[in-house]
Amino acid sequence: LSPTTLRGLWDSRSTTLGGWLALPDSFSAEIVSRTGFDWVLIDMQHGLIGYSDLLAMLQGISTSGLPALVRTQWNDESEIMKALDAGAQGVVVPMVNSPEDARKAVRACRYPPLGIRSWGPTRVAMHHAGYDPTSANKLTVCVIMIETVDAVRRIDDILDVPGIDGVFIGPNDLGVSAGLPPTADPTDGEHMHLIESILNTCQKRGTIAGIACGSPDLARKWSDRGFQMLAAPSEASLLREAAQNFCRQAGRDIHQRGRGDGYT
Ligand code: 3PY
Ligand code: MG
Repeated sequence: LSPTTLRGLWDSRSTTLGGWLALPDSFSAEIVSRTGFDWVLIDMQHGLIGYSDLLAMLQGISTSGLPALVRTQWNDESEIMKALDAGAQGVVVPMVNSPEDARKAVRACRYPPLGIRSWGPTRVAMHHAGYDPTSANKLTVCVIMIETVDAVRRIDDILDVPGIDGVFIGPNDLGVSAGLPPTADPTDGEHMHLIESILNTCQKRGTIAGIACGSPDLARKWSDRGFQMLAAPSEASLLREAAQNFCRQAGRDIHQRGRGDGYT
């Protein structure tokens, strides 16, 4: 089963909605990929996920035909290449703050002459007929995260780097870097202004813009504003919310143990 391509989705739809995976389990990955999402992201940065979990999760997602993205732990070439070899169609690279950072991420995603990716598509080649360096360079997407005030200041220089397919905003880190509370459901004027300014730059340049959405209302709002890549809260957050709602509706007091409202 060849998965749908992210490029195809972005070309054919005004907006797409993705599921976000933080739990190290192939069955929860399979469940989420069989709901209503257009793509799923496996979060190696803040999810509780290791490489063998990643492989099993990619196999779980493959049963649905949805494209999988991996958020790497950091902007690290070896990690990017291993995620792609295992079957991710693209990566979301956190904390890209300079053109040098962006170049590093892009080059790890592409085979020569466009980059430095090393040949060895162990699992991903099975799922895409005729997978070769040229077709892989076309298929694979490199999404960079803009999530600091510094990155917003340098966004034009960063987006001048060829080969960036999308920009994904991390509203939590963006808030923290501006001295504001971390949230994926921002209301503060300065926080919103930073987000809007990233979106406007992407729209001017025709770059896909994405963002983590803390609520369905916010996902609708950002969709109306033109974000093409919306991410839902993690399955861990959704599970927690569903369990709390059940307890509440069954007449239980919710004893808050820890903050536990997740990072997205
Ligand atoms: C952030 O909000 O900082 C993210 O990285 C998305 O969860
Ligand atoms: Mg972040």
